Amino acid sequence: MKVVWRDLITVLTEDEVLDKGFSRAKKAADRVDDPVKVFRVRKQLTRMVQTAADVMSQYLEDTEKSWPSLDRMPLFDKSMVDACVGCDDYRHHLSMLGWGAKQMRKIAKQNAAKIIRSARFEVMHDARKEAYGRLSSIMRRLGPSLQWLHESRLVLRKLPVIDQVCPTIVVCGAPNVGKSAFISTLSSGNMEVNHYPFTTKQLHVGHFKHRRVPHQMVDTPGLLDRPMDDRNAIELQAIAAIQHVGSLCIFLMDISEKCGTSIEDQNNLLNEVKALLPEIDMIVVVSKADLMEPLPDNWDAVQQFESEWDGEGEPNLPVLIDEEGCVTISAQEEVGVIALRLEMVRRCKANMVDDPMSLPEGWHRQS
Ligand SMILES: Nc1nc2c(ncn2[C@@H]2O[C@H](COP(=O)(O)OP(=O)(O)O)[C@@H](O)[C@H]2O)c(=O)[nH]1
Ligand SMILES: [Mg+2]
Repeated sequence: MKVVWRDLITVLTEDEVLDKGFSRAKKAADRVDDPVKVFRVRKQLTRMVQTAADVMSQYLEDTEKSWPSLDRMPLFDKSMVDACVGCDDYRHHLSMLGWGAKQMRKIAKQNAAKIIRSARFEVMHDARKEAYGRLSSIMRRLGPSLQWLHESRLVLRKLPVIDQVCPTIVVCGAPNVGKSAFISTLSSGNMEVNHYPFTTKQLHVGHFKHRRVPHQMVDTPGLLDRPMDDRNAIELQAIAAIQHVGSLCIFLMDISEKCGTSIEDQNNLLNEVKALLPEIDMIVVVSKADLMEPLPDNWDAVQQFESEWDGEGEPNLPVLIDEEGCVTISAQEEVGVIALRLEMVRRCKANMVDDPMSLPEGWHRQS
């Protein structure tokens, strides 16, 4: 289940929609052929009214339908929409298009009936003119909505695409603790960099496959790496969105303090992230194990197991453990990374298992 915002097609302005409708209407009228003038004019005028309304309302309905439905989209995307452009506005402006389309079809019906009922040219022409006037005034009322959708599309197009079905690992920690390095060593391809449209914040997404199951790793620089007081409502919303997709959180700590953040501040951040993502299972991992003096006790053993592992089976590779008994890795030397990856896969799987027999709250299974 994925919402691909990049696929949204451009939204026309009110004038462009009017042009489209009226020029198609004119062409349709030009094609009318009848030797009897009154029949010809009547047909031309009804065709104009109907074609104009048809083309424009079809465009509006198609646009409305092509935008993902808020009710059916994954929570992550919905929170993103809310954070970027607002769900209420999203719903309102799309429904305006539906409303406009309906009005236009009604206008076409009414004015075509007027044209058909009369044999007087003046009445027929007036009915056509009136229809065009009413169609234009509906379009004028839709102008702000089309403009809003046009602008929102440009914003939404940049939203990250997160697959809801794949396990997602959120990688957090203070700046420079080694999040990017960790994601890159695990990623099979290049890391994608997405921008949150509403801030300068970025979202980095890396992928790896385990037994053909794609796993996503996301890093949220600027969002989960600094103290709470600075976060605005929108950023909090983005964090809420992340919470909806995360199956596991890896919190990286750099105890060498080479990252520039003290251990104390990193611990404070850890507590904040725990509070911000209360529903996500978390593993705290110490990074840059290669900088430790001495190296972790089982460094050689882990390095050997990992280099000898043939990629088959689901072995319990020894996890690299530091002096304090914490899980650690070196992304740079690639030691401890495979064992951690296997553990991440196991934890994601455990966290994502939904009991297929589970029923919605309030329902009781019949025995
Ligand atoms: N020695 C060592 N340096 C590392 C390791 N991982 C990252 N670094 C370095 O730490 C710095 C910050 O790493 P980066 O991945 O960009 O951190 P991020 O800000 O958390 O994404 C860079 O200079 C990396 O080369 C590691 O495992 N060992
Ligand atoms: Mg980084």
